[in-house]
Amino acid sequence: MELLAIPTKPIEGQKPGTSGLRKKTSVFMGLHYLENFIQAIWNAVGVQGKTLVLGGDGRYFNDRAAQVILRMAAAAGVSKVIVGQGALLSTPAASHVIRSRGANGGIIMSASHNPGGPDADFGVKYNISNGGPAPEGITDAIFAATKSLTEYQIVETQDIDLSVIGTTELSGMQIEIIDPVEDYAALMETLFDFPKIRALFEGGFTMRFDAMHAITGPYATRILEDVLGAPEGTVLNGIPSPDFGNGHPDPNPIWAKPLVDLVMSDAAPDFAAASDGDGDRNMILGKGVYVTPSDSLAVLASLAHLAPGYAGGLKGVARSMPTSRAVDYVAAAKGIDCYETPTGWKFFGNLLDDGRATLCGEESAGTGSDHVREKDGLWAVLLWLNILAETGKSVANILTDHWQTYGRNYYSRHDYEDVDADAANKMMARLNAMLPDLPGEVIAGMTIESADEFAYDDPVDGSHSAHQGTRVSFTDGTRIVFRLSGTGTVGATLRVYLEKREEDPAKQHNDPQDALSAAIEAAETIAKIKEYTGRDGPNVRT
Ligand code: VG1
Ligand code: CO
Repeated sequence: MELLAIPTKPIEGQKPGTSGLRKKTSVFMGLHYLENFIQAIWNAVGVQGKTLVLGGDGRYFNDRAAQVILRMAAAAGVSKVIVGQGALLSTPAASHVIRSRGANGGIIMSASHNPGGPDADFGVKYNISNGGPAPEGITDAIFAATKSLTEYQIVETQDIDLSVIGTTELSGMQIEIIDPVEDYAALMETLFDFPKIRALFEGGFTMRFDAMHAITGPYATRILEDVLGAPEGTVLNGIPSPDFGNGHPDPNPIWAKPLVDLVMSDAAPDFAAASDGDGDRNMILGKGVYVTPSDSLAVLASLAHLAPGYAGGLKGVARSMPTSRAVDYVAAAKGIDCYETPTGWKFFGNLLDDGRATLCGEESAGTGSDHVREKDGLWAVLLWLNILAETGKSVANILTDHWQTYGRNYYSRHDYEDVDADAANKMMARLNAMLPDLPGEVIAGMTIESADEFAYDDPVDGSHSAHQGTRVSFTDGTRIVFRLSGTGTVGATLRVYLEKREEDPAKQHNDPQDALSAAIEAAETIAKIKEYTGRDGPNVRT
């Protein structure tokens, strides 16, 4: 075994985005690329003598990347790496393992909901000792380190066999290979009333969980079918594959359409859910209903106390700025704080650590709590199951009751994917320059109340994050947010977030797009989306 120092040069464009560094797989597989980024992480955070956790969502190149990272960890003097068997760990499970085993940090190999394969996407994310994504101070330091690289260090050796649980060693570094599901499943059992959920299934309650050929397959099969007694076949697409069955592992009505079609059909189960590539997102469905992620967060905030892990109530809640304000009404009714943060789970970490928030959520199908420091797809599904078991109500009834009590926030996100980056930047620049003049203007019959670019001051560490999305609010409670994605790998993705408040439960629209028609028109008038992007409309509406 030999320690090699390979001369290298700084590489441009390795700036971590909303959630780690995401690039085309071919870029990560390119000469020195993965190695450079890993060395930059080591240089920025210092890993000598530390314990790290390593795992990924099983996408193409996951296995090869794990071997490179292990050899580089050994070269950097890491004392121990805890690896999920087969180099697999869902994002929430990795977060839990970092926390429960007192590791100093971890590397998650995933591009989340982005497709996988040689022509698709790969990603690397560094998490810190609280189990959460590195905050901006650290991602900035990693980015700076990519610009001053002169060499990377790696041990030359055979591959480690990661298929067998146990302990091994690499050039003086200890490697512990663990069951990726066990610790996580045990944690879930401490939070939820498993006997009650088991009784629900025994009573004939039906469910489908679509793992979308991604990492939650083994987790869902073990917990739902083996432990909670749901019949075999409850979990669909439960075997992870490197290209996710040639699909997008994104749990929304577009990419998980077969599941949505099922719940809208006569064969609908009582409850259905799906999760994404790395297992941190969730989609919730009932017979004939799709629960928007923003509504799901509000419902969970209102009823979480029905699960044993949250019986003492919530300390506070937090949502990302573009997420609908449905949860704000629950927080106000309960008299707890509600925080508004920029997009990306890294901004929740301090609020959770400081005991200010118990539950957090994003409109992009992410919900989680202080049990880990990542959003957690299966956790959200289990909390819903616990609530359904406790109340005996259907998903549809829970939703209508919620709207009766708190009013309803119609919500939709329109995505314009892979648009020309230059055009998207110009569109945003024009919009942002106009903001001071917008208040008072009447557009699509609505009066603009305020317009600004969102900036966030972290109440715990005082850090400031600017340019976190442009928001335009109207006097009738309508709100439009414009934002460019930080997770795409080609061109730019424009996200337009649309929200309309309806207090009157009698005024219900079946299609949220109808309820939002004035907001949709106003978004176009204000931002000239068609003119800049050359698109007639969004290619994804969630
Ligand atoms: C998107 C979502 C954001 C989420 C991020 C990572 O970011 O909008 O809410 O935190 O993906 O999700 P962006 O910058 O493309 O809008 V994922 O499931 O890493 O797990
Ligand atoms: Co994800």
